[in-house]
Amino acid sequence: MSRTKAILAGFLAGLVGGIVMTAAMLLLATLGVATPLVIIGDRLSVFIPPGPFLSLMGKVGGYNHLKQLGVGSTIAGQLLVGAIAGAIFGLLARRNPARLSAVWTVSIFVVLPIVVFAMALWSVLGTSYVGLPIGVARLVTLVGFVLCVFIFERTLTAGFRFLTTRKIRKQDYEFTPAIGRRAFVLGAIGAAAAGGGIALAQKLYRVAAFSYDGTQYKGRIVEPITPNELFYCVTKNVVDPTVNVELWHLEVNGLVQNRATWRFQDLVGLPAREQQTTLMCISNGLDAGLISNAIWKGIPLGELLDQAVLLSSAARVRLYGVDNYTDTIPLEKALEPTTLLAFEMNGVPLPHRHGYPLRVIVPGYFGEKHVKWLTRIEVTDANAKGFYETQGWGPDFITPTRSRIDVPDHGSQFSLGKLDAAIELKGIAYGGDRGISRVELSFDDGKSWREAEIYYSGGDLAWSLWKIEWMPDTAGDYVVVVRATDGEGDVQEWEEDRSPFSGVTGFHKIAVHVTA
Ligand SMILES: Nc1nc2c(c(=O)[nH]1)N[C@H]1C(S)=C(S)[C@@H](COP(=O)(O)O)O[C@H]1N2
Ligand SMILES: [Mo]
Repeated sequence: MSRTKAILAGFLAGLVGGIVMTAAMLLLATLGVATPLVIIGDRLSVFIPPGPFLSLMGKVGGYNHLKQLGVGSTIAGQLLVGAIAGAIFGLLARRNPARLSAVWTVSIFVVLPIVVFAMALWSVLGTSYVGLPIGVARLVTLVGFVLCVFIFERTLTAGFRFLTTRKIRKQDYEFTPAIGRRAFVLGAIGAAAAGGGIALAQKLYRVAAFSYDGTQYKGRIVEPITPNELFYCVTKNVVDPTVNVELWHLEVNGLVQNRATWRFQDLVGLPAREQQTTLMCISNGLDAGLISNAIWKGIPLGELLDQAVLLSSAARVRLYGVDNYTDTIPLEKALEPTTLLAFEMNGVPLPHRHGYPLRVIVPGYFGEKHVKWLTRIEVTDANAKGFYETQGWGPDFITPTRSRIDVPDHGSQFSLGKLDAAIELKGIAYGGDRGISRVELSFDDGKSWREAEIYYSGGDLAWSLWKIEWMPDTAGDYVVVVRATDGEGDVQEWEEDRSPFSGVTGFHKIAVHVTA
């Protein structure tokens, strides 16, 4: 058989192997097993600093598209690598048919990838979308991967043999002169596997986070307590975990005397507290709605840390979700009685997308720190970092004071002649864990200020809602601005020196057009 034919046969067998392997990964994904399709992206994304990350996100049209691009290019890359590996294999096998022996092919196509995979992705192997503890999840991910590369190896070698030999007689391989018909058969098998893979991908797409990731809560609908279905939502995942609480447990380890493992039913038996706390994402724009308020019920994190007995070198706490998301908080913050392990949100168990069965609530810190689907609490020294911290967000995750005008809309038009009452303006003000003491509005772009009425206060850890009536004297284009003062008396301000990756500061302004 000619060189070209050997390369082509290997290429096709490798491509079909890649397709079958990818379909197997998609099948595993539907069972909640982590596969390279998503964890390669998780592993790589921590190397992208926030600047390029944001500009990349902007270029592809948002986080959802970035995730789709990540999975899509992983699949494409996998198929390409499979096909190229197949072509090289074809070439080598033609020269030396001994290379068709299972010892050789298993070493190259199974053992080698496993070693590389385990080393390169070690830190993200402990991911499970059904909530398996990290150690078990790591094993399951590895076994799943072994299965997938084994399927690749079997398909490649069987496919290549099928294309290139008439009959396997002892050690002597005869290459058929015409492989066209067999190529068609193998191609059909590849197409069938691709069809199955696409069906699985569609199934996953339907349960994926694309439909709700980035949900905002703002405008006329804003109430004191955000209903769970409307609560803003951000996730790094393509498909979020759906934790099976029977499989799940919570580990407490690291710099402690007594490591512990908690079952869910034991946790909820501990003394719990209920508190209203507002969450806001670090990337929430001045006019945006990545902010919401709920009543959380949970156990103070400090309770578990006390039981574990901290070692003197303890300085931070690293929190792990089952999706391998991590973040850290300073130990002092972890020990505050309002830092909670929450299992209820507005009186019902945490919804899956908000972290069922357990999430962390860290009042006054950006949403990033409120780790969802919590499965491990690791007490660390001062140097530990989490997912977005490694990317380069921060260094400060303490929320500055912010406020927003929800009513009327930016660009609204009013006619003085038709106004029979004052215009009502409404909005929110949020002072981290410092509360809100005052809200002011300016109708002349910040030259003068009038005090608004705080008609709802959620306490120190939550937002306040404000309103004010405004009767414009004359027609004109107005720039309306809001500013809040926190419970410590500090007026909201624009911090010029603040890193753009520590969350924006400044004022929400809207334009209002008043005609005669
Ligand atoms: N396990 C896990 N926790 C997570 C995230 C995540 O992707 N995985 N996203 C974080 C981010 S960026 C934010 S802003 C908040 C959002 O919480 P919510 O979706 O319940 O509003 O969760 C944080 N906790
Ligand atoms: Mo976020």
